Amino acid sequence: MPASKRLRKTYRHLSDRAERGFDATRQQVRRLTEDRVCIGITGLSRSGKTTFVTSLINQLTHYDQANLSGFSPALGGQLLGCRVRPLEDRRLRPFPYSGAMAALAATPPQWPQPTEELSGCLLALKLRRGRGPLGALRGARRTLFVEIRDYPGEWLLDLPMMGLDYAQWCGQCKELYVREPRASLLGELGETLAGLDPSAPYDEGQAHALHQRYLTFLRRCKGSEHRLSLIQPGRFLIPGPDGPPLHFLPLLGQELSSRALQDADPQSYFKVFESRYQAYISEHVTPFYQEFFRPVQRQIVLVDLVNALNGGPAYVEDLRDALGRISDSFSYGRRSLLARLFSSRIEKVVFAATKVDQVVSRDHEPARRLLGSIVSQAIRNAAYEGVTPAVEAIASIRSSINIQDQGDDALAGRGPDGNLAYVHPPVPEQLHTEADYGEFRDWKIPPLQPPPGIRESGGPAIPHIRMDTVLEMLIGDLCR
Ligand SMILES: Nc1nc2c(ncn2[C@@H]2O[C@H](COP(=O)(O)OP(=O)(O)O)[C@@H](O)[C@H]2O)c(=O)[nH]1
Ligand SMILES: [Mg+2]
Repeated sequence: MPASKRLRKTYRHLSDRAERGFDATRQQVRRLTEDRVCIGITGLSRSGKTTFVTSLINQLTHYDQANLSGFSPALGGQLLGCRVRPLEDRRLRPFPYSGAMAALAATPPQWPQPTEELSGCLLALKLRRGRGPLGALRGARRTLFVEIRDYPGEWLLDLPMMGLDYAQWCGQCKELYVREPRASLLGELGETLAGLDPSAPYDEGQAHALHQRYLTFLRRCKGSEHRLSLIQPGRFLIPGPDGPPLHFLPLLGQELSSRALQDADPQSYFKVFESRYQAYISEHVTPFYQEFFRPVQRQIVLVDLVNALNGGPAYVEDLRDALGRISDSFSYGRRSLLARLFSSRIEKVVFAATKVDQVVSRDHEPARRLLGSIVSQAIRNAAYEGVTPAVEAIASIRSSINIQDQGDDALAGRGPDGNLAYVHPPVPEQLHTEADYGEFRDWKIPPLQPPPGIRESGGPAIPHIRMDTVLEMLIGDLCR
């Protein structure tokens, strides 16, 4: 490339970066001067994020036809309207609300298409100022802007990599890969990666072939049969806006911190993988943290607990580990106004077990308590830092109804092949031993389809379980 062209490219790159920096600062200033809050919707793939955001928008835009008795602004009459607007941040795709509603309103109703892109929207809530008849008399109104950001939770699992160098990351992988079910899923590839000489000359053909096998391993970990939560590097399976990263692999053999390796040939496996690992952190992980994650002030972490319980102890342990790492990434606690100009911190976090309409209402409270015990360390950390933590069990779209079947609590709904009804084993009360999982572990969860009667536009609002409680936890205080 000629020097002038290269210079122009560098200049464009720098001015893009500067513009992005200004944009971010402008948005931070707006957040502080306006009545505005930024909420991060976090959850691993298939935890129910898209469905949650769709229901949240639907409930708020149809607040007068929704069942929101647990959301004080709706109950007390402060909420006067809600409009959906695009975000000023053009790097975030508009959240595909109308597409999701079209799917839910189709005949037969379908779940919204899975998406794994960064997306967002801005909700403008029109509120009556002040409570009670005095507020009504004064007739004063204000607008609360609620910024919603939806992103793959898997990317948060990469954030701890910012604090590890390549050799340390390999050490972590080694520890993780000796545990089942990963050890079996990795199979022979584990031995190959352990046998690869870190100082041997790098061979692109061999590395490419091994990377393909590594991707297959990661996909199997994440796939419907195994549903493991901790998938790293996250962008190997869910590439970001900058496309897939350059491939690298964990070397699982000898100790990698030796002096000899630090001085190894730049074209050795160790050095090539090390420099790609560093590029992964600086080009993918750090920008995501700075630009997308840091502005978030309140968090909801969605957890598909029913499915994890159904997978058994190894999966619940993996989920616990992943949620621990995700919540380590939140720098909890409030900060001074000035400090918040440059970075904000999480001030509230709600953990929600999703899709609880798959189990009878009697089991919702055990599900909530189990989630509480799985995230207990994160909750203790949050409370210690002055952050308000909360745990709830919800269904963004209630797709079943409670019925009685020969004296047993049962559920009825619609499956892919028509109506279905089922009785299921009880949700475990505790998870101290394998036996605690009981029959719940062997039960096959019937695939519920969304309920009929959802309209693409107009009310009534989507049926749900405790979306109102979650709304109250997330923004209730800001509406008063
Ligand atoms: N029964 C039930 N299933 C749900 C609910 N929310 C999501 N699901 C199921 O979970 C799947 C994944 O949800 P989605 O919102 O796409 O997850 P995302 O990957 O986190 O965005 C959906 O296709 C549904 O099958 C819910 O409230 N109730
Ligand atoms: Mg999604």
